[in-house]
Amino acid sequence: RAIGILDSGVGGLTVAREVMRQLPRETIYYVGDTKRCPYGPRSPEEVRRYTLEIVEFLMAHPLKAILIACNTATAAALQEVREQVPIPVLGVIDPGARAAIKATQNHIIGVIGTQGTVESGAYEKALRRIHPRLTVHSLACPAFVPLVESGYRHTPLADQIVHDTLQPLKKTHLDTLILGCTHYPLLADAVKKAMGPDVNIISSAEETAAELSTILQHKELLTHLKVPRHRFFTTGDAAPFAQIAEDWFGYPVEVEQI
Ligand code: DGN
Repeated sequence: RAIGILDSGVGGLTVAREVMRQLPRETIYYVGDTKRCPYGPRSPEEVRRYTLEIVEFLMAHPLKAILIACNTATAAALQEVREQVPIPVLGVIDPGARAAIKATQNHIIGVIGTQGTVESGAYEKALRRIHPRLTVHSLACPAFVPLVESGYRHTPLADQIVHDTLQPLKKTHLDTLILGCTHYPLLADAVKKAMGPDVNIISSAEETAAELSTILQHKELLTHLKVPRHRFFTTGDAAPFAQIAEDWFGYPVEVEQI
């Protein structure tokens, strides 16, 4: 059985790559809802509905766990998805919060994400649940997801937009910045350049894959002796999706349109 991974587009590939690295025998079925991307500016109800639709599509395949590799969808729908499916469901927000708390020294943490994620306050809640006396500065970066989806991430324009957007965070003395959107690791170089070498940049991918690994081991669901055959589905155009996926994974992938 496979691991179902979903996102509004290519962002969740950052989590998929980490799952492949930490759990190389597991098969991944990935859905990117490119046609309805971005989720960031949509209402929580709408994001919840879309997420449940994708989960229904995924559940028609043999799965052993679902990973909501989108912060916006995690904030809006993690609980509902958990109530609806009989297999383990993981989001990316709690793992991201945990990784940031491990990294911070001065307890001033920044969070960047979509409008939906920032307005939900989900990271503040997750961080404060673990550590009550943190200072958290959140910033919505609505330009970033379209930049990644359009394939412009390696351009000087991307560097400029990232640099300008992040300026308000530079005065906050944060020592740790959470990439609270799974698209943002694709812009990590530009973010690092903008924030300077002393800021820890946290992506939830590593910690989420580690949590998935623990759950699979605990439930004795780890796959043995298999060469996985991953499948990638998009609701949008297959070619640009495949292009970004190949660039990120470093090998060709086949993308199916749904
Ligand atoms: N990748 C999604 C996230 O982590 O929030 C968001 C993408 C979007 O649709 N704006």
